[in-house]
Amino acid sequence: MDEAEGLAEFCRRLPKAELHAHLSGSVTEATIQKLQVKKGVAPDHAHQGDTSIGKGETRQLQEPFRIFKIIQELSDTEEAIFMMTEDVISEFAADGVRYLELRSTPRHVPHTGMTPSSYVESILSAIQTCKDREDVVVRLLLAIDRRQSVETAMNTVRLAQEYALRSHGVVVGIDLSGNPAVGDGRDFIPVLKEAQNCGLKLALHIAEISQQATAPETGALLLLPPDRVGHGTFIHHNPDLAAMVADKNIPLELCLTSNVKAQTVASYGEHHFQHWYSRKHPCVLCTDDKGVFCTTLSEEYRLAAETFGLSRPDLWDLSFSSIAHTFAGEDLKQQLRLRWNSEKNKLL
Ligand code: 6MZ
Repeated sequence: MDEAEGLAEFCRRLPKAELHAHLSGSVTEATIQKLQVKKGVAPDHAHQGDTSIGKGETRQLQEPFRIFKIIQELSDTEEAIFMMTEDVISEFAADGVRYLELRSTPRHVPHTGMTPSSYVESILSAIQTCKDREDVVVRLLLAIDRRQSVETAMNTVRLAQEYALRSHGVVVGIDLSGNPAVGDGRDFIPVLKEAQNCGLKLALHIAEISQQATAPETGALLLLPPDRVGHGTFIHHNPDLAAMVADKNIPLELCLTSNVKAQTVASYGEHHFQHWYSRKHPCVLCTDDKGVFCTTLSEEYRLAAETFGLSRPDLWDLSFSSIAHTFAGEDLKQQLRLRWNSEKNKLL
């Protein structure tokens, strides 16, 4: 095995925590074909370019949003949601992910009878089914899409509150995501405050595109403050915002391949990981949409090592420190630390 293969193998074997994974964006081509068969659409190998962005390709950020819509249209029943959740969990587990926080936007599809509640229940039952089979602990965040009304967002928070109890803590928080060029994040602040008041954690997409470095919503959302920030790509372009994130020590969920392929970051070497990591700010490597962007979490670790010169102990520390930024309770965090440490001697 040469050095490059050795590093890739190390990254696969490294126990990892994935904290930023959108369910629909995480489905791979194999699952999309199964969804097509279920819907009675002939599997179409030729459409591959339509549902994923391959190696070396980049597209404008609007393109992934077109792809999410295709995947969401293919997954419009409880059965489909269950199946894709099972597949996504198994794939993360096979890649060495030992703690996974999935996030997904509950949907109402009148023509199939799927409701936001049955959507969430389908995901939860797939998580339950995988519990004994797969070597990974899974938690769920319910997502608010920026396109949605404040009323729908409030219903999502109520659903999260209800299912946090009913799932005995599998539902842990709320994500704010969706096309960053759409809407004003400030509209959701009362809803997000309500989520905080009922004990839900907040992981918010903030400053994903350059216009948001100066948009009033960015400072307003940071003031909440969120428990984690998704992407935060342009935060360090604005010293006041960067100071808020640094002073509050808000962990960042960083997705190298996603940002480069969606062209919000020009190249791996220019990724804001470098800015924050070099300042010892809490950073967590994540995939975002592993299916759409054709990546894995071990590939993200490998890329970080290759691009920023991280050693194997650095990668270990990065993965181990991500446990602190999960939305798991203290007992589970402690179990995860033991789990990670049990693998350490074999790896380093
Ligand atoms: C913002 C994103 C995203 O909810 O159907 N989503 N939002 N930025 C991104 N960067 C590329 N990637 C995914 O998964 C798909 C949904 O996740 C959000 C979008 O709202 C998308 O519709 P679910 O499981």
